[in-house]
Amino acid sequence: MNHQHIGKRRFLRRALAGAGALFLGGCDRLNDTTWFPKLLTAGESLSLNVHKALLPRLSMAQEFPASALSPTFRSNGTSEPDNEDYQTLAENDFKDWRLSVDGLVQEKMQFSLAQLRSMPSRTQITRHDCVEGWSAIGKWKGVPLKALLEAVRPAAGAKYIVFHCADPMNDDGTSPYYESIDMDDGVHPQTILAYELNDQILPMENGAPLRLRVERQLGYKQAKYLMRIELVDSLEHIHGGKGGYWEDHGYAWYAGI
Ligand SMILES: Nc1nc2c(c(=O)[nH]1)N[C@H]1C(S)=C(S)[C@@H](COP(=O)(O)O)O[C@H]1N2
Ligand SMILES: [Mo]
Repeated sequence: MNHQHIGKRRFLRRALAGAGALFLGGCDRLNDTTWFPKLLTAGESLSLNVHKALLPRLSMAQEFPASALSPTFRSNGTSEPDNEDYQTLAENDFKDWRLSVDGLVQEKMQFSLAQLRSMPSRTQITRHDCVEGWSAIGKWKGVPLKALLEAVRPAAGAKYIVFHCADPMNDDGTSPYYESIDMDDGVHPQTILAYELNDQILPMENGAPLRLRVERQLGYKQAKYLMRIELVDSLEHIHGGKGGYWEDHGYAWYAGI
């Protein structure tokens, strides 16, 4: 048996133990992340379907008290988008920035930052895990994605939510960062579009003016510098076709932790 199989078996055993604890009514075990291998490689992680069967999709990511906040929340990946349009918007405090929500929706909409801030918000203190081997606990405030979905009303056939970002990943200004999640994660209560970090306006280095928080998944799913949200029935025709910038470079699309 190769190493990968051993990893999978151990993972399955632990996941089942966690699910068992849930049935007994105690979430402690599931939320105690020490039992869980922190960074799953693509080979070790189970398929989305197996994960779905084991862990109720409505399970919540662990939330922390304010005393657990990291002293600083570092930046990773892009810290300042190399994009003239974005820089112009930033110079004017994003007053002219609009989030477009389109694709397979019954009503395409655009939201200003002021509009998003006036909607009911959610605040959550969660731990961010980057596959590069660092974690940080931060306090995020934002609008639940579910509220935006209810506003635009997904059309029949909408299966994925794609997040288009302002930052190009190539030196020549092409290949913007992007990410995607499915509808289950889209309506999850902890899936928010955050405009504040640690009670401050979201800093540019952490994704101003708006970034995704999809708390049960790894760091690279947490798309920063959101410009456009697109509902689609397939990820095949978007950029590299794998549902995200890092996914197009070999990372797992389902980055559940
Ligand atoms: N648009 C965009 N989103 C992004 C990235 C990026 O480079 N560009 N990096 C990702 C990765 S790998 C991580 S770990 C987190 C880092 O978020 P932070 O800068 O707030 O720490 O953002 C994710 N979202
Ligand atoms: Mo990351």
